[in-house]
Amino acid sequence: MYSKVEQAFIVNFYYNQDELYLAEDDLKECEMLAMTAGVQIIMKENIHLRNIDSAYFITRGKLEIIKYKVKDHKINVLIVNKELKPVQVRNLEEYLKVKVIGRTELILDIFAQHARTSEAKIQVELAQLRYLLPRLTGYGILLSRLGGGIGTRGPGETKLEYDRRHILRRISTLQKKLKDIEKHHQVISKNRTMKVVTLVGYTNAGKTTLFNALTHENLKTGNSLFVTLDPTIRKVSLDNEQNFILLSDTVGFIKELPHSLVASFKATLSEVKNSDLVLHVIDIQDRNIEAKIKTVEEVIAELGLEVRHSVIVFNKIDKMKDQGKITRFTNLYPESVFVSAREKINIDNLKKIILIKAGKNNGL
Ligand SMILES: Nc1nc2c(ncn2[C@@H]2O[C@H](COP(=O)(O)OP(=O)(O)OP(=O)(O)O)[C@@H](O)[C@H]2O)c(=O)[nH]1
Ligand SMILES: [Mg+2]
Repeated sequence: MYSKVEQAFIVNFYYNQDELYLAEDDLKECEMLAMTAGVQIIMKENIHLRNIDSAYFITRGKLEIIKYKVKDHKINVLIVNKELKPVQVRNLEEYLKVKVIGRTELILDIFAQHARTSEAKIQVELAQLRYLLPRLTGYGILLSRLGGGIGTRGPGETKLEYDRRHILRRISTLQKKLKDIEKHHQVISKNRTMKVVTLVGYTNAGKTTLFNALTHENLKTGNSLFVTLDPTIRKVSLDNEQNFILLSDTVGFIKELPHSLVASFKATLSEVKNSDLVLHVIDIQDRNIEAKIKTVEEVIAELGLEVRHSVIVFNKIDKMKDQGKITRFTNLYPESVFVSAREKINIDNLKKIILIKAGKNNGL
């Protein structure tokens, strides 16, 4: 029904003129998500909506314009950077005659493509199926979904099943597997005497790069979203003495992280549930840092991670031309540290702060 390469039109919406600059960031983020998912972006647009149409989400006049553009530019997938109701997806697909993908489905698709370990695969498949189940009757151009591409991919090379009974059976099998994994992680964390330091933060903030700088590891990093899915834990000495800590890298967070994913990821994150110190990594170049901090704090709460102590780590200061921003953030967040994980600036100072905040350790 459509060619192999998915040619996408990305749309984001804003409701008030003064929200436009935030909407621009949201559109950029969605573009990054779409690129990570592997589609070809043909067009992107921020559209002003006065109200939301309950049947189509997009109001008639705007929809008409989108329809022309879809036709003119041979678009075969419309990516909507909002959470759509199943009925809205069906109506949009019927009207536009192309596949329509909402933000949640896009994120789930990336997770499905990036899942490598068996644990991650279980978590992601479970999240996808939980998302899919209430929507089974919602899809319009079902045929296009059976054809492949975003919204049909499961972890690995598998394709999502759309049969209700099969899905229910599979969910229960996966839930059981996840319970076992969780138990296993809990046993490990109970028998641990070392302090646990966990890196958290918005996706692409530089957590893994910082993890590598602190541990001399070489974990995969990259300028795309959700490069890391599985938590990695390493024993490291930060002062060249016998004071070992356990440092953990984790999955990145994002605004409106699908709830089904959050629920799934609780299992592997249970190992870092009781961290002695959380390092909240932030890309200092981001325009809307306060909103991102809030997002990360919300996801931490949703995951039930206990935060005993936390330190904000502003990363990528090598890119920072505006010294004023650093001064401003030092005043706003007095307990913060400024580093460049890639250029290894101020890493030794961060190590000292980690040791003080986590509390020096005794034992292995
Ligand atoms: N200029 C600059 N770039 C950096 C720095 N730290 C990380 N980066 C870049 O930022 C991008 C994201 O880095 P990662 O370490 O993969 O980020 P992450 O937070 O682990 O991201 P996810 O695992 O995808 O959530 C990569 O292209 C890094 O090279 C830094 O200090 N300065
Ligand atoms: Mg990472």
